[in-house]
Amino acid sequence: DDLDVIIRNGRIVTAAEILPAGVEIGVKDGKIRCLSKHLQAGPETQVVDAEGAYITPGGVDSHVHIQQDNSPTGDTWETGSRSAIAGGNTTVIAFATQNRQEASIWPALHAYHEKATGNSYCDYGFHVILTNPTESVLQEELPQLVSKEGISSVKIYMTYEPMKLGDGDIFEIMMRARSLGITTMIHAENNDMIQAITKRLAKHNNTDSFFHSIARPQIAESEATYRAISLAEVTNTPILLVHMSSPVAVQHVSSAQQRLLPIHAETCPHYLYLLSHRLRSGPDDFEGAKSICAPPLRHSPKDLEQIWMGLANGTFTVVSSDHAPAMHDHACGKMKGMTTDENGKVCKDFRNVPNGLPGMETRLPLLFDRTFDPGRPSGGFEDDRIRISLPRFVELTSTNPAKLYGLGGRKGSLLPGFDADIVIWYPEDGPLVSRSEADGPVSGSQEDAGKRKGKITITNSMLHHRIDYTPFEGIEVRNWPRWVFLRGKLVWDRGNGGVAGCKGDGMFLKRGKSTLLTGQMGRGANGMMKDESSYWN
Ligand code: DUC
Ligand code: ZN
Ligand code: ZN
Repeated sequence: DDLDVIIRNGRIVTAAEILPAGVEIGVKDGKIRCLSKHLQAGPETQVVDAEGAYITPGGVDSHVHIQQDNSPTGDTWETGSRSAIAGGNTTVIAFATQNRQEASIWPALHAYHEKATGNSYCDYGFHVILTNPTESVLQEELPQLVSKEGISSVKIYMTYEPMKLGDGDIFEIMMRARSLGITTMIHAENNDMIQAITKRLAKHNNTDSFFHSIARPQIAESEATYRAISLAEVTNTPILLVHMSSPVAVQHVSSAQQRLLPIHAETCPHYLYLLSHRLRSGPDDFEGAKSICAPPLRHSPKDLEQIWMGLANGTFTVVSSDHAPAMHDHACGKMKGMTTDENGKVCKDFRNVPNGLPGMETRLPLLFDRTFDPGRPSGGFEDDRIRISLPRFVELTSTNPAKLYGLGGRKGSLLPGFDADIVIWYPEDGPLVSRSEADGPVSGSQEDAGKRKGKITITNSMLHHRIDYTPFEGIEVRNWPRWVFLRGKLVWDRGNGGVAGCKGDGMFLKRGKSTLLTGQMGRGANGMMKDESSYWN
């Protein structure tokens, strides 16, 4: 039986190393069959010449918001997952939000399945957002969520009035998560602090877009992060702090990890690239609203560099996009925050702006831009910005999210037996057409190495979501996925028309329990006696 696909002449990057030149990938029946030199092609084998390019496992974007009820002008499953594959992602994990009025999670789960089924270009899973953790949800539904539905993670909010949970509820969820092997994701910001500052800002008429970032200071994230870690420690359960933006909060994570507590952290490209000055609008526009997200963009370049440091030094476990888009120029999108009254007076109010940024398609190229090949001499960079190794890039964007969310045996690695989810980047001197591809996809499949120039400028017109802007407009990146395979099928062919897959190619993934780091909690370092919790466990 011949191989279906052979990929040769590339450099295979895993989370551990870059494999020697000459190692080829053989694909059969949607799986990686073998990694070996000199694989034999049969008459039906599709042979792909990766000509010196890096080859990485398909991206796993483990935090995306697609077609959520609260976001009428965000992406649909079709447009969101299409933009995922165009950016090198073969798996996304999205959210199904429990309605607070419901005493059950099943209605939400059924509704979100219905939206996704048959509409996704990439494989997908769900996290359930718990907003009403009733006794029956905790005792009866969560066990079935894991064992029957293949959903092994929940997200909880410490902020936002309609969703936030108090410490007591969080405590009980964590106790249950521990016994069921569920990964708990936490949005950590101090709600009361934010509410109080917001009220005072409004009193001073400080409601233009920029003040969204003033309303949510780093200390609000820091305090809630420390509180979440404390709750995880006392209940002895692993957690992941989502979308971390504040160096002071990351410091709490790092300290907890030094005590061997299984505290995971996630950050996102916008907290690595963008600063709060973007939140400023002109007198007559509301451009700043395009950058409103929570937690907000921070003020100083030093903040960005410290988040990069957390990637480089191992503090962060994953980088997700937190794709949470809303149209800008739409009355239900970002412009919801800018209105004109009967007298023609313009009123701008960040409180009415949906929070969140689009970013699924740009996540991998933005991260890849700051990588280096540890096998090459380390010089050659024109500045001293922090960079991450290519294996670390793979770990953060694919291998770790797969393991953390129970997909570790199947996704996130280029190993025999794993799904053949494969990204082939351009050779290091880049694609044929280098500048913005506003005029459509790169023309012709006969790319000519001699003409490569090697930089790509991100513009919204080249992206595949249905959002009317990207916050990363104008940023230059070194590279872009050239080919993407989903379970052995070519779904993205940048040099030859772009999207090659179809909606419906993606399937729902039943996930197992996390296989990433479940350390020893407590053990006296927190001032508790060794067996103290046995009285209430
Ligand atoms: N939380 C998210 O997880 N995404 C977008 C905005 C938010 O507050
Ligand atoms: Zn959040
Ligand atoms: Zn989010």
